[in-house]
Amino acid sequence: MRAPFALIALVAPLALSACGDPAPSYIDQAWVRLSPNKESPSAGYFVAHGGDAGVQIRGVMTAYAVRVEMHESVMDKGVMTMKPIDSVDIPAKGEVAFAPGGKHLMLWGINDAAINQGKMELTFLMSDGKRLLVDAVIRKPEAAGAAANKPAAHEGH
Ligand SMILES: [Cu+2]
Repeated sequence: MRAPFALIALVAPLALSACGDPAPSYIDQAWVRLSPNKESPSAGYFVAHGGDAGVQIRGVMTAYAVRVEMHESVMDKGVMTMKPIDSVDIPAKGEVAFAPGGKHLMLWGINDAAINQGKMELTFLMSDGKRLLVDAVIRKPEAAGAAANKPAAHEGH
């Protein structure tokens, strides 16, 4: 019989940013609702969080789709349409959600490798020169329907 192995808990201090560095902007909750047919674009959503300084998203790129655009759904004479947007302001300490029914990404030609692995990396080009890399979960249409069962979720994009 061996002596009980003494477990040494390495309790690393939590990296709470109490230091003097300014809080950075970041993006999370990224996901893509895969279009049910390959000819039409898929929609992407995320939440952008402003740090201590305001910043703009100037563009979104990915190696896993043919094209990505930022769009905004707008009501025009009672009809919901959408238009491309070039940049989005993320206020300091504020939050901007790309969500169903509002701002969204349109992604054309998402490649099969990304679909099979269930996620794709998006690169956000920020006005402060930073590039934020975020993994977006790819949800198949039926799974997206279930996942969109949250408050303020709408059909369509
Ligand atoms: Cu759109």
